[in-house]
Amino acid sequence: MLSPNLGLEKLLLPKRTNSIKHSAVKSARLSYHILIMSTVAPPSIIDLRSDTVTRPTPAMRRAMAEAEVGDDVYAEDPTINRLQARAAEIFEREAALFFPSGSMANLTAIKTWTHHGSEVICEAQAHIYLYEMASISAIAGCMPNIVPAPGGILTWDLIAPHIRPHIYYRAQTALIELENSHNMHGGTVYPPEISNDICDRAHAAGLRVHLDGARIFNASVALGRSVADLTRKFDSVMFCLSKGLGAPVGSMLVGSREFIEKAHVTRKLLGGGMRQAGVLAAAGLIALEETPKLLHRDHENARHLAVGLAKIPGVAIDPKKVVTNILIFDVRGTGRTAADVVSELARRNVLSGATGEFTIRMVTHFDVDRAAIDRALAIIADVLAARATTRTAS
Ligand code: TLP
Repeated sequence: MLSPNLGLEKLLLPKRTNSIKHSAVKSARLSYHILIMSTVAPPSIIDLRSDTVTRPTPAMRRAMAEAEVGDDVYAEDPTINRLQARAAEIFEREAALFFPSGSMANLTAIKTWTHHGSEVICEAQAHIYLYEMASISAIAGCMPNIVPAPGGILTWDLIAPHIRPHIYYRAQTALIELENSHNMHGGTVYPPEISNDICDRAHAAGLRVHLDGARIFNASVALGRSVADLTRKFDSVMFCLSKGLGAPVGSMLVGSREFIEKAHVTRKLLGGGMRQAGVLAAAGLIALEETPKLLHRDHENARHLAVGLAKIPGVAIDPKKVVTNILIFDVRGTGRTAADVVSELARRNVLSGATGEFTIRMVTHFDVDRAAIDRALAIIADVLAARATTRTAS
């Protein structure tokens, strides 16, 4: 059986095969170089691997070229300072800190709130547990205490039995981590009353709660609530500029001034002190101001894709459960593995990722419009129908 991790490797970097001469896979790799000159993806490729694949918009590129910069280790980069102030304002928090990646920002929060030998409770498919290189243990020195939850949505009743008693010979729970939207559960979102309740009860129990809000703006659009409103009770929040918001690089950590001051030290410890990174923050500022109001289109496209997929024989997905820009569907009923379908789709210029033996993830974003989604659907239907016909005939 394929491990989910193996599947995600394919998602991130489809395997090169000699038989693919001018394949989408090669072009997709090449496009990383092409994008130095071009702001648009080659039109024939529909890249649904992730919302991380977006190219900076012309406005972002202009802002990057013109950014005022300084040495951020001396806190002298005016563009980074502006981005941090704006993020803090939007989240109605005292302070914010710019990071090169979401993984480093999550790790910084975990390391800041915990100490070696403590435990972090998170959902069993959490990004911090599955896709952050075990940094929670390797660097923060913590034990992940994982709790499976339907749709990835933890509740206090699921969490409470995992909190360690205060006994001197037991490792102590230091932190609870939630993910909103939940990536590997297909972009599901936390009902605010559930996440608020977890925060309230965790605080009453003396525990901190960190939010991996890589896609919190997607959750905000899906729920019709501001990001400040959704995240107010968390002790720290990470969100990504480089996912659906479309910036080329960057994530933010927001919280109290005291927490951010500590996180600043931790970021430097992790090698995350940056210099004239205002060129990156400039694109981040545009992403933060301009993209949230466009995310509803990605959600509509994801739902449209899900509705189309649900009509393909052998494909299992409930379109009603697709509320943001991520969808995960099951191809077991087609008699084929996800890896097989993903490779064939790549040969037909539709890029996606296997997340398990029979599950495929697709993510919509601003570089894929409705027409491209319709083209993708026709190709997927064709690929799956072709094989179904072969099976029936043989
Ligand atoms: N997610 C990536 C892959 O790593 C899976 C993707 O393509 O979705 N939290 C969540 C919920 C994420 O989805 C990701 C990236 C991160 C954290 C890490 O962000 P980066 O890639 O900036 O370190």
